[in-house]
Amino acid sequence: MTVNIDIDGGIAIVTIANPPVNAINAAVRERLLTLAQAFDKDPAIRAVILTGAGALFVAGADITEFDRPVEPPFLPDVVARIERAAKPWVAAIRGAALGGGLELALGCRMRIATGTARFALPEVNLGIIPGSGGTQRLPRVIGIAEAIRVVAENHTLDAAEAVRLGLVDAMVEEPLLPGAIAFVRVALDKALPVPSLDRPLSEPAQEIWTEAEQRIASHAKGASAPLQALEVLKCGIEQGAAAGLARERATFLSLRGSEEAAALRHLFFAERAAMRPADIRGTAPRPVDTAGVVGGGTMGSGIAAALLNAGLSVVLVEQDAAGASRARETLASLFEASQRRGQITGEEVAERLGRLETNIGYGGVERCDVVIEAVFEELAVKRAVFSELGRFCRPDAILATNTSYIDPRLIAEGLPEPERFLGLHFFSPAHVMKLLEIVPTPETAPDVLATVFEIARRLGKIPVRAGICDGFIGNRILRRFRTEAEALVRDGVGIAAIDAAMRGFGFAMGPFEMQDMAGLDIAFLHREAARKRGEPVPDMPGDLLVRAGRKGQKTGGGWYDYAPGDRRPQPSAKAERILAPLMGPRTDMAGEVIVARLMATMAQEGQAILAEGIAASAADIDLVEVHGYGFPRRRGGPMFQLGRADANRV
Ligand code: 3H9
Repeated sequence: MTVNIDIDGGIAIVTIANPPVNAINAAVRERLLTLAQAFDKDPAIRAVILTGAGALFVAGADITEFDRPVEPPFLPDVVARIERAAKPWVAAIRGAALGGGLELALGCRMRIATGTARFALPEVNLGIIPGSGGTQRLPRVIGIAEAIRVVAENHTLDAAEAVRLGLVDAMVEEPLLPGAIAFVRVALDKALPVPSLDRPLSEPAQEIWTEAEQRIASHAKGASAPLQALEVLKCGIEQGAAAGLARERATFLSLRGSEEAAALRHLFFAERAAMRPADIRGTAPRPVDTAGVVGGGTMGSGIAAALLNAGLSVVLVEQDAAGASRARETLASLFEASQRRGQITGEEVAERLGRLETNIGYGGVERCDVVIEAVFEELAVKRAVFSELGRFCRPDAILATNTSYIDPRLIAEGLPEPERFLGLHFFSPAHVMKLLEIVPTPETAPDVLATVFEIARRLGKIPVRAGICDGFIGNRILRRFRTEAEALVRDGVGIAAIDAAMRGFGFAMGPFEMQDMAGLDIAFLHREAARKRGEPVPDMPGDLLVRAGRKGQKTGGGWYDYAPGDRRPQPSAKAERILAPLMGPRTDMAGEVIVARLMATMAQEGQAILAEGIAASAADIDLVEVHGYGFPRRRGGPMFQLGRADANRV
């Protein structure tokens, strides 16, 4: 049964029990509606308490239903029925009341909560807006300014904030139900609050809308739901609740069927599946308290910051005193920057730095449960590190390389206990970027794998398992993507036109702007090394630029020119002259054709990666692109795009 009922002295207790998160599906809606009707007719029932089983109230509508047509009874009707019930419903909330869960609670006459309660309408994250009256009831309960933050800007209210704003009528201690029953008995002797939808709301100053619109647009990254949520809020204030509800429903239904919402749902489920790969479910991770990081450069410091942020102790190994103090300074300035942004306090900065030990040489690594190597990307250098780690670390310590290209099996050659070794490919800046490619070798033990997935969870990363090949998943697709972008240049398509098309699609930067920012020289050196090994790597446009000294922003020019101190790319006649021998006659290509060609290339490489077993699923490839390479979230990823393109062709 997804909804349970108990009766306590004339009070019905309705518990939504639909594990794991009490999501509202058709069966729950049906049952709630039937119960509201039945209780109204039952003279023995005086009031109803609505609660959720387990640690949370209700996480919202069941998202798995959203790929199918809507099925009655509809949640807005259920909420309205509860709101108009003759017997008052009171929501008793612990933990999360999200989306449709909060909307159900808003339909109740009163809400009581424990200190663990939190309230949000995260629908915009799924490319939709609240669809069961949340846009109309919430502003009438907490006021328009706060409602804008919750409905359109994904702000979560904690229990204290909810009490202050009048969303929660009273706080109760655990155990929740006895407290709720006692509260309801007292409340029934007094006048009940007005239903949420009937509460008066005065029109706010016009600036509130214009300011909110600017704020939301600047954060939306092209997503349409947040601004539409604002429009619906505004409609309900200016034209009244009935018009607002009608507008809300129409907008919800149209967004629910949109490609953007499908893309965001795809990522929602992919992100959750990525945390728990089927083959290591049930394998216990090893305990991890102390982590070692070898190398305190940009990557090593970023990894150390991520570990310290997650509460681990860190031993950072550097070669000399200058390196060690530079690493400590880098970490101190990273944490101080977080403090300036108001994310952590001064005490937290000190506490994090207190968990950091910077050492010259390998002293201290014997205490580490895991050690991550982040030194120069050269096989001999990395092998030397692991030979030292093999000597100094405990035999059960997990050893990981942060290589982006080198075959981890070569790095591990000769390492004692190779089953504790694997690749952990972080992305720069490692304390910010969510992606973590996990690259086991054939020897890696299952509990080692389970442990690094657990570390990823603690670090707030999205872990994606990758097989061994040149560039793993992400850099392999990146190389194909760049090669195809350069092929477009050879076909005579303008550099700026290609970048503009990709920005229009939703990337923060086009491929050439991105290369200029990151520097063209690393990929060039990579190609040169392959040429030296005798591999047939043709001359690329990027090679001509690097040979002419144009390595990107750091040299004042690459694909574009840059004025001193200015990062804005300016079209470069000089670059065009250098590239002329490789460029075809200038041609105009529509933005969508450029995008389609680059998408097809990424997806093609993705399919090869899947066929070779380098990625476990198409969704994993999408996660790599979205969390490591700036692929626009609202587009779902290259494999999602391929699925859509195929579906449209049928
Ligand atoms: C909505 O409400 C629309 C309405 O306005 C209008 C309707 C008309 N549905 O995240 P976890 C699954 S839209 C179905 O790992 P945690 C999830 O896939 C909804 N399934 O746990 C996973 O499955 P599996 C608005 C859901 O403890 C399992 O539950 N609400 C839903 O880290 C555990 O999830 C939201 O957007 C769902 N709504 O975090 C809230 N939610 O085990 C979305 C979760 O097979 N949910 N699952 O991998 C969350 O934010 C988090 O899941 C939550 C728990 C904070 C609740």
